[in-house]
Amino acid sequence: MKKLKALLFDVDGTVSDTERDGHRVAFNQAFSEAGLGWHWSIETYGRLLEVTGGKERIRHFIDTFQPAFDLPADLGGFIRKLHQTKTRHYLALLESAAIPLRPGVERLLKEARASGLRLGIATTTTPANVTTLLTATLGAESVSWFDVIAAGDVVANKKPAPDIFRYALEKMKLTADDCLAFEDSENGLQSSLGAGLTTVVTVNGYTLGQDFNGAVIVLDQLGEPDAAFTVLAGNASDATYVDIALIKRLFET
Ligand code: XBP
Ligand code: MG
Repeated sequence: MKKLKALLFDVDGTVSDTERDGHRVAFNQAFSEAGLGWHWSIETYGRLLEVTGGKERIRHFIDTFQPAFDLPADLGGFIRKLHQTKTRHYLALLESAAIPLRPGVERLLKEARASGLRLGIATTTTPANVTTLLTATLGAESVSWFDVIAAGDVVANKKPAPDIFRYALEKMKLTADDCLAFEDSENGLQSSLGAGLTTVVTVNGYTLGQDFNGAVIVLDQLGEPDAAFTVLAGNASDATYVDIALIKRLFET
């Protein structure tokens, strides 16, 4: 029998709107520092998001958008180094507190803890990006709120593969019947559904319009008591923001 014990959160696009004004900016700073003359516009980046993982995204960009690029002998090493530079710039952006949490996230994390639900993270991004985002927005102590921060290269296959959610469940010694996931993208939803998880989707500018078939509900945001969400698919009955009562109701349907 299903009993809710934990909430699993994606990070990029779900906990915080990090892609357009965070990751994208940091990639461009790294390209510029390496003297590459590449620039990912807001629109181009939207297309590149089809591929999850920063290193994988750079490789995909070279393959599809840079046919004339003189490939270095050690392409993997070149990408890893470029990505390390990107991570350095991204962490600096986070440390300058430039990227806030999305509406309702802080409130919901606190309500979940107060009601005895465990918390976990399942993300494609680099582990330091997660701990630095949490520290910059919620304080250093918030890192310990999460029983597992499953991130980046700990699994062989990134989202849309289910590996990272399965990894998080395994580390928490829980099954999909114990947890509810939060995602923002089609790739992320495929990953959580592949792991068998009931999933709430909160869309953002890049993911609005993607296919969220299979999500238990699709919202524009988690909402706050004084700032209602908009329901894009599914049924929130009379709720106007996501709280533990709504989560439990959705989980049990
Ligand atoms: C997030 C990503 C990540 C970030 C960049 O996907 O795709 O690649 O854009 O992070 P999701 P890194 O939200 O589905 O987990 O550069 O550290 O890989
Ligand atoms: Mg995401």
